Amino acid sequence: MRFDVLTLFPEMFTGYLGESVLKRAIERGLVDVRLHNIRDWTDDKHHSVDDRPFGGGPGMVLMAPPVVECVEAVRGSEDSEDKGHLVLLSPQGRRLDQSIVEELAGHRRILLLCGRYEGFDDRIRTILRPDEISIGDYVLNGGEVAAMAVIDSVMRLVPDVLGDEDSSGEDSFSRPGGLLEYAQYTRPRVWRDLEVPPVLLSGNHQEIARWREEDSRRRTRQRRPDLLE
Ligand code: 6GU
Repeated sequence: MRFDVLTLFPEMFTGYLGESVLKRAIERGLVDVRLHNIRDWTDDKHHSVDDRPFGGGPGMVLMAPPVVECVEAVRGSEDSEDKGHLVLLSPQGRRLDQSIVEELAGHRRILLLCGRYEGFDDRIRTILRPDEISIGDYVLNGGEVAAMAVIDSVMRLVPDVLGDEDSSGEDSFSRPGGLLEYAQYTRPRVWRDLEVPPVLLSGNHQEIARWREEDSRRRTRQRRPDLLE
Protein backbone atom coordinates (compact mmCIF):
# COMPACT_ATOMS: atom_id res chain seq x y z
CA MET A 1 0.00 0.00 0.00
CA ARG A 2 1.42 3.34 -0.99
CA PHE A 3 0.52 6.77 0.40
CA ASP A 4 1.73 10.05 -1.10
CA VAL A 5 1.19 12.96 1.28
CA LEU A 6 1.06 16.46 -0.22
CA THR A 7 1.49 19.07 2.46
CA LEU A 8 3.13 22.36 3.41
CA PHE A 9 4.39 20.71 6.59
CA PRO A 10 6.02 17.35 5.81
CA GLU A 11 7.95 17.44 9.09
CA MET A 12 4.69 16.97 10.97
CA PHE A 13 4.71 13.35 9.74
CA THR A 14 8.24 12.27 10.58
CA GLY A 15 7.65 11.46 14.26
CA TYR A 16 4.45 9.62 13.46
CA LEU A 17 6.03 7.55 10.67
CA GLY A 18 8.94 6.52 12.88
CA GLU A 19 6.98 4.79 15.64
CA SER A 20 5.20 1.58 16.44
CA VAL A 21 3.02 -0.33 13.98
CA LEU A 22 3.61 2.04 11.07
CA LYS A 23 7.37 2.05 11.54
CA ARG A 24 7.44 -1.76 11.40
CA ALA A 25 5.07 -1.90 8.42
CA ILE A 26 7.34 0.49 6.51
CA GLU A 27 10.47 -1.50 7.45
CA ARG A 28 8.80 -4.68 6.27
CA GLY A 29 7.87 -3.07 2.94
CA LEU A 30 4.12 -3.46 3.48
CA VAL A 31 3.46 0.27 3.54
CA ASP A 32 5.28 3.04 1.67
CA VAL A 33 4.70 6.67 2.66
CA ARG A 34 6.19 9.46 0.54
CA LEU A 35 6.10 13.09 1.63
CA HIS A 36 5.87 15.94 -0.87
CA ASN A 37 6.14 19.63 -0.02
CA ILE A 38 3.61 21.70 -2.00
CA ARG A 39 5.96 24.67 -1.66
CA ASP A 40 8.41 22.92 -4.01
CA TRP A 41 5.92 23.55 -6.85
CA THR A 42 5.96 27.35 -6.59
CA ASP A 43 7.77 29.37 -9.23
CA ASP A 44 7.88 32.90 -7.81
CA LYS A 45 10.87 34.01 -5.79
CA HIS A 46 8.91 34.17 -2.51
CA HIS A 47 7.59 30.63 -2.97
CA SER A 48 4.03 31.79 -2.29
CA VAL A 49 1.45 29.11 -1.73
CA ASP A 50 -1.39 31.28 -0.44
CA ASP A 51 -2.96 34.68 -1.02
CA ARG A 52 -5.84 36.87 0.17
CA PRO A 53 -9.35 35.87 -0.88
CA PHE A 54 -11.00 37.68 -3.79
CA GLY A 55 -14.05 39.46 -2.40
CA GLY A 56 -12.30 40.11 0.89
CA GLY A 57 -12.60 38.41 4.23
CA PRO A 58 -10.22 37.01 6.82
CA GLY A 59 -7.38 34.61 6.28
CA MET A 60 -5.52 33.27 3.33
CA VAL A 61 -6.48 30.86 0.55
CA LEU A 62 -4.26 28.11 -0.85
CA MET A 63 -3.48 28.95 -4.50
CA ALA A 64 -4.51 26.59 -7.27
CA PRO A 65 -1.29 26.47 -9.37
CA PRO A 66 1.19 25.01 -6.83
CA VAL A 67 -1.38 22.55 -5.48
CA VAL A 68 -2.55 21.27 -8.86
CA GLU A 69 0.97 21.10 -10.25
CA CYS A 70 2.16 19.22 -7.19
CA VAL A 71 -0.65 16.67 -7.53
CA GLU A 72 -0.03 16.24 -11.27
CA ALA A 73 3.71 15.82 -10.80
CA VAL A 74 3.36 13.29 -7.98
CA ARG A 75 0.71 11.36 -9.92
CA GLY A 76 2.65 11.27 -13.12
CA SER A 77 5.98 10.47 -11.55
CA GLU A 78 8.32 7.61 -12.19
CA ASP A 79 7.88 4.38 -10.39
CA SER A 80 4.17 3.80 -10.13
CA GLU A 81 1.80 2.67 -12.88
CA ASP A 82 -1.09 3.30 -10.51
CA LYS A 83 -2.09 6.99 -10.63
CA GLY A 84 -3.64 6.61 -7.22
CA HIS A 85 -6.88 7.64 -5.55
CA LEU A 86 -6.82 11.35 -4.70
CA VAL A 87 -8.18 12.29 -1.27
CA LEU A 88 -8.55 15.92 -0.23
CA LEU A 89 -8.74 16.42 3.53
CA SER A 90 -11.27 19.07 4.46
CA PRO A 91 -14.11 19.58 6.95
CA GLN A 92 -16.44 19.77 3.91
CA GLY A 93 -15.79 16.15 2.93
CA ARG A 94 -17.81 13.02 3.62
CA ARG A 95 -17.25 12.02 7.21
CA LEU A 96 -14.79 9.18 7.71
CA ASP A 97 -16.07 5.97 9.27
CA GLN A 98 -14.95 2.34 9.20
CA SER A 99 -16.86 1.55 6.01
CA ILE A 100 -15.06 4.41 4.20
CA VAL A 101 -11.76 3.19 5.70
CA GLU A 102 -12.47 -0.25 4.21
CA GLU A 103 -13.30 1.31 0.87
CA LEU A 104 -10.02 3.27 0.90
CA ALA A 105 -8.07 0.13 1.81
CA GLY A 106 -9.21 -1.29 -1.53
CA HIS A 107 -6.87 1.12 -3.35
CA ARG A 108 -3.22 0.24 -3.86
CA ARG A 109 -2.14 3.88 -3.89
CA ILE A 110 -3.69 6.90 -2.16
CA LEU A 111 -2.68 10.56 -2.49
CA LEU A 112 -3.54 12.66 0.54
CA LEU A 113 -3.81 16.38 -0.14
CA CYS A 114 -3.61 18.47 3.03
CA GLY A 115 -4.93 22.01 3.19
CA ARG A 116 -4.06 24.76 5.60
CA TYR A 117 -5.22 28.31 6.21
CA GLU A 118 -8.84 29.17 5.38
CA GLY A 119 -9.17 26.71 2.54
CA PHE A 120 -8.38 25.92 -1.08
CA ASP A 121 -9.03 27.94 -4.20
CA ASP A 122 -12.15 26.08 -5.31
CA ARG A 123 -10.73 25.54 -8.83
CA ILE A 124 -8.54 22.87 -7.23
CA ARG A 125 -11.72 20.86 -6.71
CA THR A 126 -13.00 21.62 -10.21
CA ILE A 127 -9.83 20.37 -11.85
CA LEU A 128 -8.82 17.49 -9.60
CA ARG A 129 -12.26 16.10 -8.64
CA PRO A 130 -10.87 14.63 -5.40
CA ASP A 131 -12.58 12.30 -2.96
CA GLU A 132 -13.06 14.88 -0.19
CA ILE A 133 -12.91 13.49 3.33
CA SER A 134 -13.42 14.95 6.81
CA ILE A 135 -12.60 13.17 10.06
CA GLY A 136 -15.46 14.72 12.03
CA ASP A 137 -17.57 17.77 12.68
CA TYR A 138 -14.99 20.06 14.25
CA VAL A 139 -12.30 22.29 12.80
CA LEU A 140 -8.60 21.44 12.63
CA ASN A 141 -5.87 23.88 11.68
CA GLY A 142 -5.10 21.80 8.63
CA GLY A 143 -5.44 18.43 6.95
CA GLU A 144 -2.24 16.90 8.33
CA VAL A 145 -3.70 15.36 11.48
CA ALA A 146 -6.63 14.09 9.40
CA ALA A 147 -4.23 12.56 6.84
CA MET A 148 -2.49 10.71 9.68
CA ALA A 149 -5.87 9.41 10.84
CA VAL A 150 -6.55 8.11 7.32
CA ILE A 151 -3.13 6.45 7.02
CA ASP A 152 -3.42 4.97 10.50
CA SER A 153 -6.87 3.49 10.01
CA VAL A 154 -6.31 2.26 6.43
CA MET A 155 -2.93 0.63 6.98
CA ARG A 156 -4.37 -1.52 9.78
CA LEU A 157 -6.37 -3.29 7.07
CA VAL A 158 -3.34 -4.01 4.87
CA PRO A 159 -2.67 -7.76 5.07
CA ASP A 160 0.09 -8.73 7.55
CA VAL A 161 0.51 -5.23 9.01
CA LEU A 162 -0.92 -6.26 12.35
CA GLY A 163 1.05 -8.95 14.14
CA ASP A 164 -1.94 -11.05 15.09
CA GLU A 165 -3.74 -12.16 11.91
CA ASP A 166 -7.28 -11.17 12.80
CA SER A 167 -6.73 -8.62 15.54
CA SER A 168 -8.36 -5.86 13.48
CA GLY A 169 -11.51 -8.00 13.18
CA GLU A 170 -12.20 -7.67 16.92
CA ASP A 171 -11.89 -3.86 16.93
CA SER A 172 -14.81 -1.62 17.70
CA PHE A 173 -16.72 -0.91 14.46
CA SER A 174 -15.09 -3.90 12.70
CA ARG A 175 -16.95 -6.39 14.86
CA PRO A 176 -19.94 -8.18 13.40
CA GLY A 177 -22.83 -5.73 13.57
CA GLY A 178 -20.50 -2.74 14.09
CA LEU A 179 -20.65 -2.84 17.89
CA LEU A 180 -18.12 -1.42 20.33
CA GLU A 181 -15.45 -3.69 21.72
CA TYR A 182 -16.04 -5.55 25.01
CA ALA A 183 -14.14 -4.70 28.21
CA GLN A 184 -10.61 -6.11 28.51
CA TYR A 185 -8.54 -6.90 31.60
CA THR A 186 -5.02 -8.05 32.37
CA ARG A 187 -2.87 -8.65 35.47
CA PRO A 188 -3.21 -8.14 38.39
CA ARG A 189 -6.38 -10.19 38.87
CA VAL A 190 -7.39 -8.07 41.91
CA TRP A 191 -6.29 -4.46 42.23
CA ARG A 192 -7.56 -1.81 44.67
CA ASP A 193 -10.37 -4.19 45.56
CA LEU A 194 -11.42 -4.37 41.90
CA GLU A 195 -11.74 -7.88 40.52
CA VAL A 196 -11.67 -9.13 36.97
CA PRO A 197 -15.03 -10.64 35.93
CA PRO A 198 -14.69 -14.29 37.04
CA VAL A 199 -15.97 -15.71 33.74
CA LEU A 200 -12.78 -14.46 32.04
CA LEU A 201 -10.72 -16.66 34.39
CA SER A 202 -12.96 -19.69 33.97
CA GLY A 203 -11.21 -21.18 30.97
CA ASN A 204 -14.65 -21.83 29.45
CA HIS A 205 -14.24 -20.36 25.99
CA GLN A 206 -17.89 -20.64 25.10
CA GLU A 207 -18.91 -18.75 28.25
CA ILE A 208 -16.22 -16.15 27.63
CA ALA A 209 -17.41 -15.58 24.06
CA ARG A 210 -20.99 -15.20 25.28
CA TRP A 211 -19.98 -12.71 28.02
CA ARG A 212 -18.02 -10.64 25.52
CA GLU A 213 -20.88 -10.53 23.05
CA GLU A 214 -23.23 -9.35 25.78
CA ASP A 215 -20.74 -6.79 27.05
CA SER A 216 -20.33 -5.42 23.50
CA ARG A 217 -24.07 -4.99 23.18
CA ARG A 218 -24.38 -3.45 26.68
CA ARG A 219 -21.60 -0.93 26.07
CA THR A 220 -22.94 -0.01 22.65
CA ARG A 221 -26.44 0.53 24.04
CA GLN A 222 -25.06 2.76 26.84
CA ARG A 223 -22.47 4.73 24.90
CA ARG A 224 -23.45 4.70 21.25
CA PRO A 225 -27.11 3.74 20.84
CA ASP A 226 -26.96 5.30 17.36
CA LEU A 227 -24.86 2.31 16.21
CA LEU A 228 -27.75 -0.05 16.98
CA GLU A 229 -29.91 1.93 14.47
CL1 6GU B 1 -9.93 16.74 7.00
N1 6GU B 1 -9.50 19.19 7.83
C1 6GU B 1 -9.70 20.21 8.67
N2 6GU B 1 -9.04 21.35 8.48
N3 6GU B 1 -10.54 20.17 9.69
C2 6GU B 1 -11.19 19.02 9.86
C3 6GU B 1 -11.02 17.91 9.04
C4 6GU B 1 -10.16 18.03 8.01
N4 6GU B 1 -11.81 16.92 9.47
C5 6GU B 1 -12.43 17.41 10.52
N5 6GU B 1 -12.07 18.67 10.77
